[in-house]
Amino acid sequence: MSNKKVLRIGLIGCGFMGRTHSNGYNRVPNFFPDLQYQPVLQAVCSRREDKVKAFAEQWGFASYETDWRKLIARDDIDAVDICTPNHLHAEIAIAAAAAGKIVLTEKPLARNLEEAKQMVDAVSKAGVANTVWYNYRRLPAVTLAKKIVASGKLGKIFHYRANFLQDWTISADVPQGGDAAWRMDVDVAGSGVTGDLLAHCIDTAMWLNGGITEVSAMTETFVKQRVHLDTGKMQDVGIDDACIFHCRFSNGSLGLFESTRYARGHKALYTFEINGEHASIRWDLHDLNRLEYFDNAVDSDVKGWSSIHVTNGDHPYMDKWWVPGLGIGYEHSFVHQVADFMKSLETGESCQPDFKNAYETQKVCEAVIESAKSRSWKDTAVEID
Ligand code: SOE
Repeated sequence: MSNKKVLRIGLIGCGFMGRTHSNGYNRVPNFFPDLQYQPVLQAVCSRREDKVKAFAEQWGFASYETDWRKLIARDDIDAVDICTPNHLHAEIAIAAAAAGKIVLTEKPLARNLEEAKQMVDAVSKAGVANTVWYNYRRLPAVTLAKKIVASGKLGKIFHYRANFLQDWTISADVPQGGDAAWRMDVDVAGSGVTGDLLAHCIDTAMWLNGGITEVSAMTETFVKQRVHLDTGKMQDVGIDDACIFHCRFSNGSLGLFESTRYARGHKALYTFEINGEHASIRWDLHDLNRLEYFDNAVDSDVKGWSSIHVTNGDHPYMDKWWVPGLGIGYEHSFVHQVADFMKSLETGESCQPDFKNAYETQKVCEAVIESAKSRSWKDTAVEID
């Protein structure tokens, strides 16, 4: 018999993120056998019974609910994991924290800063463990970038540059609203690419390079009206289809960020590059096991960008997987997030980014939207430890 402590998960929402999280919970016991805590898929919740029942069977949940309030009220649930569209994050998280549950939330933390603040207050008042799934931090090459920057090898940092490019909303026939297109509906999503894609870039950037002090942004909504699936009518589009901003970090470096769903040819091109006094690094989600590194101290005849295949046993997380040279994928970032969360319950340390930390990302997102609206610079004064 196992002497593991169990963490009984109640997952709400069974879309794309419901699947990535469920896969993470299922993989962890096999690949992280030393953890004291083991997740147990106790219940999953979604409004449509046929859908949630099939999901529960497919992913191995012991039971299901069709009302999230019922799930939260159950005393056989220790942790509530929120994978719903953004407009429900705050309401569910606040109710879950008040019921004494551990709370995990998909990114972005909330639709806006006001909701995010209420969520931070709720978990802090309840004293419950909490985290936000900014999963890209936990890809081995990105974690290695963090180690390299923290080691000081780059020296003084001058530039941080990031892109997150997609092309799936170019057609004016793409609708807004409903279950299928909630990311296009500002009332549900809160914002467009800023909260959906740039939030990832901002989270990684502040983790790697520290806080952002001021931003200046421009946004565009290329298709002004789309059919709304809830009403069947053409309605104004309130989200930002594209957003470009530049900023200053508290370490004095300059940042440049671009995100769009109108970059024909790009499905999920997330890249970042950091230029320091002694060295630069760059990373590309399309080649996620690789980190490129330029070290100016190398002899000039062999100096150039080197390509680190981040698959060795001494690379972050890689001792848990296969053998050197064999890569892992997108889904593993979620497995790592589950493992790190389980570990945090063991150590009592907060699993970053927790709500408080993700609030800082929300602050930058809000400042970006405000800056674009007012066509002016906005102070963010975000300080990340
Ligand atoms: C949107 O297409 C999306 O799925 C985001 O919602 C995710 O957060 C991002 O990781 C990939 O793109």
